[in-house]
Amino acid sequence: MKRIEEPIYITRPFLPPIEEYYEGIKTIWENQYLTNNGPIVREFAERLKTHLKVKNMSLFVNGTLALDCAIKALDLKGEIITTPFTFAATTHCIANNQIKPVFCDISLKDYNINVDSIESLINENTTAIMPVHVYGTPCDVKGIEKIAKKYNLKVLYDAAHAFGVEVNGKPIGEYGDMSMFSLHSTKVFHSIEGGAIVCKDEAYIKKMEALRNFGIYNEESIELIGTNAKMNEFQATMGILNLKYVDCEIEKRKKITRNYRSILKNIKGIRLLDEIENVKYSYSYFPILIEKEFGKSRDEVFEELKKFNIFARKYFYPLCSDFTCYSQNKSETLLNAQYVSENILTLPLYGQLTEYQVEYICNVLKILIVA
Ligand code: T4K
Repeated sequence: MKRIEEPIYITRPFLPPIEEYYEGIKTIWENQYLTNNGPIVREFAERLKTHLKVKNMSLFVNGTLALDCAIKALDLKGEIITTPFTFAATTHCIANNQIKPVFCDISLKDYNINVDSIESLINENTTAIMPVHVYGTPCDVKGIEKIAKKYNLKVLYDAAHAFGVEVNGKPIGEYGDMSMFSLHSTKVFHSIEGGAIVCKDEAYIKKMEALRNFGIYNEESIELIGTNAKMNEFQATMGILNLKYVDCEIEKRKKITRNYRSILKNIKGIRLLDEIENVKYSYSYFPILIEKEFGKSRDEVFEELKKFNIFARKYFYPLCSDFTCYSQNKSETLLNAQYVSENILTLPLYGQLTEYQVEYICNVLKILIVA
């Protein structure tokens, strides 16, 4: 099969017409306000709240610091139950707050934290559950809510992948005490870098806004050990512009996902995640599980794809519980997580990906896996 000339990456950021960005940043020159909760950041927060149908929001320079400040705002301590099948940021935020991450196995039906395995990990030191809506697939939010209520635990969702996702017509950000959406360039919707915290309780927003600005409440009152995690006006300009285009970007990704599904669904050796009814997806990632008993292993396919100029990713391998910096944790009991992490491959998915490129990727996969 002939190799495509242009490399195909896991993603490409959406960029608005450059003239619109020039026009947008003129306001920054006029205002001479570049950062520190400027007028464009405030406008962006208002628009984003409307778009996501949420009441309370605080914007951050990136998702990682947003998550870090959320842990502080919720005053979490001791141990947090979380998933090992996620990006490093989730676990690092816990550990950076001198809290022990306690890894819970995942479910094979959605690759999210397995609700049935949570209770046995709860002890007197547990203060919260921090699940991740991996690839934007919603966790069992009702099941998690039930356990949290029973044991009086906080729930902080890492919703980095779940921008715009809804369950039964309800925005995903309405579940749990707080949720963090990453607005990084590799995401469905971005502000170059960025993070948005949403929460039910308005009181947390005041705390979050102080935490992102060195803990300053006013010029003479510094009540919290905060940091510098403020979004700037250039980021917010990009965010406001991209908001105009995000529905169109999601629609394109939906078509691409359908295309992938219809071509790959009957290939022995490739397992796809079932879509859940009553979920409005935003098509952040397209994971496939490679069942090596039918042919090649995930690692072989991953390497072979590169020869065809296709750069898939092993999101998420290794498991966070296997990172050398968390070597005190053992993954032996995390059987589903281990299996998924060793066999998962995320395929390129972004609005600009053409039908021809999708077919090319699928044809290469067929050759590699069936052959
Ligand atoms: N929680 C979860 C569950 C997360 O997945 C993440 C981040 C976070 C928390 C933390 O949120 P942030 O602090 O990032 O807001 C990427 C992203 O940097 C990271 O945001 C994301 N998750 C993670 C899953 O993926 P890498 O190291 O894989 O990215 P990189 O630089 O290899 O980029 C991937 C490909 O994208 C490149 O091969 C080419 C393309 N690309 C990338 C960028 C940045 C472009 O074409 N243009 C670009 O500007 O981490």
